[in-house]
Amino acid sequence: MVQKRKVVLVGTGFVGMSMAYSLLSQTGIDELVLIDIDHEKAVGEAMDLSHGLPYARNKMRITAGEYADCKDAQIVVVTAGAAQKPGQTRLELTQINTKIVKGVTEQITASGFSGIYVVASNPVDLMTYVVKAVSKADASKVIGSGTILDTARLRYLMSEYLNISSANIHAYIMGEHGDSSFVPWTNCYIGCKSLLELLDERHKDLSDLHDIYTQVQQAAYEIISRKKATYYGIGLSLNRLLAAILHDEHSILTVSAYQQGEYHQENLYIGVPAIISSKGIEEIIRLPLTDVDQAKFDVSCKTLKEAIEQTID
Ligand code: 6V0
Repeated sequence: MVQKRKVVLVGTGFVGMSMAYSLLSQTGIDELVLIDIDHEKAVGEAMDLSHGLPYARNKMRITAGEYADCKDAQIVVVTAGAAQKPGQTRLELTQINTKIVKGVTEQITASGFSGIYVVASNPVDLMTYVVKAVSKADASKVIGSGTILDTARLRYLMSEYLNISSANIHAYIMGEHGDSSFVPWTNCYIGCKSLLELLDERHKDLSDLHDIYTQVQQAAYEIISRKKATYYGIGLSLNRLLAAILHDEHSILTVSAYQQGEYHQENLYIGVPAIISSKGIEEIIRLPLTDVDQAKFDVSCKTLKEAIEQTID
């Protein structure tokens, strides 16, 4: 018998529903269950989304459900929690969202769920750590959205600047999904060509790209100050991550992954490139970081470890 491919979403706010909406054009899902502390909202969202199914590519069943629905799901996506207010950093959400994500994870785990957790609630590296600690699931099965959105923003802006398709831009944002992230520029490739060589040939300067990084780092603040929240970019990023899992793609995406010495750091979740398959995180890709970039990674880890010690452990 063919097993049903079921995804559960916990948190039917802007981020969760942007992902859910984009899943209608994604193949590989038979059933989507929506859970929220505000059950009536989940019911309304399920109704609204289902009404678009006749015109959607994927004919999944969409319902509002309970935590017991997680039992036979392949993936549970956690987007529950408070979002940044204008001017607020992601780290400032730690206390309130730790409480919410702990409670949510306890209920998912109690259902007997044995699939893959995908976490997007902020600060995402810390919330992914909380999900792993509470669920006691294998590190490979707990994935944070990490810097997948930041990397998309970077690739988009580089594509505009270089006038080359973002599909050919192999560049990553690494580190915290937050203010201490960085770009390892020496590891960026345009097609098979080193970015630094390409810039040299075009008589362009790396300092222009530093401005692009600043735009990426400030993107959430810029968007939130204008429209109060960011959700389409992360919705599509989560869709991309789910596709890699559901289709056993073995694609490289920058996710928040548990560190076990790959970049000389341990016992925390942080954004790094990793191979994603139906088993979750298959392998963290080790890039040869320069001393300067390793130092930036270490600073990012220090920021997260301090937050773990102060508010989580
Ligand atoms: P939102 O629109 O306020 O939605 C949050 C949802 O969570 C609401 O529907 C709440 O009812 C629900 N909720 C709250 N507490 C619980 C609970 N205990 N159990 C179940 N559901 C609950 O926020 P939005 O969707 O904009 O953001 C959600 C989270 O995603 C926030 O923490 C954001 O900061 C974070 N983001 C993460 C990004 C990333 O790149 N990882 C990007 C953007 C936002």
